[in-house]
Amino acid sequence: MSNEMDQLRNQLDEVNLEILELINNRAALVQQVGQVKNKQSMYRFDPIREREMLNLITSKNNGPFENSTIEHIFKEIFKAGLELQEDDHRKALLVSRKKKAENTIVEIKGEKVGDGKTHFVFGPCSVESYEQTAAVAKSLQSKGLKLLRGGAFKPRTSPYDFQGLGLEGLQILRKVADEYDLAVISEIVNPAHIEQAVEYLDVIQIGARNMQNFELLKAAGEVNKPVLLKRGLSATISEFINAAEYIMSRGNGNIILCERGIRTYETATRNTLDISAVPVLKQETHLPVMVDVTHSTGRRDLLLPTAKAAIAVGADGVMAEVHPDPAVALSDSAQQMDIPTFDKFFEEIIEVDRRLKN
Ligand SMILES: [Mn+2]
Repeated sequence: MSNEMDQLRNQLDEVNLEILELINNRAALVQQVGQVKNKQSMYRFDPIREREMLNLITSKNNGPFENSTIEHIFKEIFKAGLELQEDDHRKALLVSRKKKAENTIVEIKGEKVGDGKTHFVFGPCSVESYEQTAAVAKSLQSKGLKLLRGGAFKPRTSPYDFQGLGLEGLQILRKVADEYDLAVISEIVNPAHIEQAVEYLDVIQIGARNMQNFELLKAAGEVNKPVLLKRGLSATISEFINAAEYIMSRGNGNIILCERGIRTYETATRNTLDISAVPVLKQETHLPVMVDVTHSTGRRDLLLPTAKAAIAVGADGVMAEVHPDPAVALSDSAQQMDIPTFDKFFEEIIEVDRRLKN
């Protein structure tokens, strides 16, 4: 009895190995078909051909498997073959670690974002006037900081909210940045504005609400200017990475990713800071990753703890909003830091940074 069982099992093993060999023979043929299709730029998946193959197979099926079972098994084999034909497109995005193992370093006015040190971006939510922007710039300069942010085009939730100074805002930013030896980061919302904006900006920001504005992403990919791409309000990490791919696929690989919180059911904070997105993005891509603590929390009292978390988790930079008089700010007045708060925040965060990165 046990001898009979052994024999049957041996036969099964042999059949398994035969099936294995046949499946791999089939895969090799499928790869050849894929190459021919590539040359003729044909679509890889041909449903009519697949149906013909299934019909032929089931017409010769003598059981004991039902036709539906046979179809199911063969469809899985077909699917695996089709995946073999895909030339690793999804698996090796230009922004992926698989494509490039070493970190991308985005250089902005001597700041090498992605070099392993922590870089800081501060500035008002919106540029409101020369004086307001200059007051923040002066504070940055006194701290030896180089990266000034400020919104000129503000895509606001309500069309009746302050929409920004537009071109005039960019001009103020450029003037202030030159006077205080800073680099300027500002959001552009319209693909048609990109060309003009590069005259004023050192970094083009693509905001959360525009993360999947594909025409804007493509336009930003066609200029020779670093891009700071924020994660969309409800974007998955995969969608975020693909948005960056839109930029890089057009030739511009100088991209900084910025986690700025996502929408969840939680209401204690303005958004939910997805802190684990930082190491995920660092693993999946070679791009530097920043954390915007202002928009993710919407709370001044959480800026410091979340900035600490960002550094601890491996972020390349921290972004926060600073306004000389937040109470009268035209946007985000609840969470911008005034200058004395900023002084204290910065003092503490560089101390934490020193401890963590020593
Ligand atoms: Mn803001």
